[in-house]
Amino acid sequence: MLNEKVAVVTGASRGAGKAIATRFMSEGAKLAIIGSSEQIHETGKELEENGAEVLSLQADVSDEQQVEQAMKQTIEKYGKIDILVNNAGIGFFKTVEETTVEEWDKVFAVNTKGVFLTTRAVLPYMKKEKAGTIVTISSDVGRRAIANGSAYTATKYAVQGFIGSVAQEVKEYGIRMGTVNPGAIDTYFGGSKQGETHKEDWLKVDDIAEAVCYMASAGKHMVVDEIMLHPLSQEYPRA
Ligand code: NJP
Repeated sequence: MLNEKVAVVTGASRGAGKAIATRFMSEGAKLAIIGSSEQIHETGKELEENGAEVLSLQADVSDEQQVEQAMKQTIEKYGKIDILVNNAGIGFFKTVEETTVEEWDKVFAVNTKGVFLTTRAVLPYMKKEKAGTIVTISSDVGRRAIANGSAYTATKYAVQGFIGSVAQEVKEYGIRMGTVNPGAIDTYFGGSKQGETHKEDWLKVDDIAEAVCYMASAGKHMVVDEIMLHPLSQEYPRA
């Protein structure tokens, strides 16, 4: 259970982030949800109608000021942050020669700089409490490269390195960090729609929420470093 825990979930307007926020609500957590579009307020309203205590924050995770402001507002409302879920992410899949500099910069800004900014912003509050859990939704392609996705793959490899390094820096403050590395999930990712028939066998958003919840509610004496999960039907090389 996450009773009385304060959880910040980025990218919670829809997709996996919304499912994580919903699951946290049912576990008794108080929520601050972040998204870059106005949709975050609709999602916040929906959660509230279902009984959640929720602060909806429209902020771009790649913008330093907006991230700092969002965490400050969370502290003003709740007084602490126990859990951060770095879920916001974007992706596109094309050859390296087709990839523009603007696309490269954008995907790095959201997927990598965003994780840096949100993590950096919550650490002072977690250090004060001498406790905290940071779960980052990376990807299976953060552990194994795929063709026609070099920019996205590079962001997720960078995320793995960042989390691995910071985890060792903050361990002495009782702060634990892990990554959830999923294969294909049925969401709105890459401009797609949730529920499309070709995604029938893919991971469901609730599968991701379950993994995140396990990490966040694990006993204080342990850290779940990494969970990798795939649809059974997905082909991928195994180590
Ligand atoms: O994607 P989608 P997922 N600042 O598009 C938000 C990883 N993953 O749920 O900004 C703040 O349904 C956006 O909200 P809004 C993936 O890399 C996925 O699949 O309001 N928020 C929305 O809520 C990502 O890290 C697959 O439009 C920003 C959310 O992010 C995570 O799973 C496979 C933002 C995206 O929802 C969740 O993505 C895999 C910004 N700048 C890893 N930009 C997969 N789906 O197959 C976007 O291996 N958002």
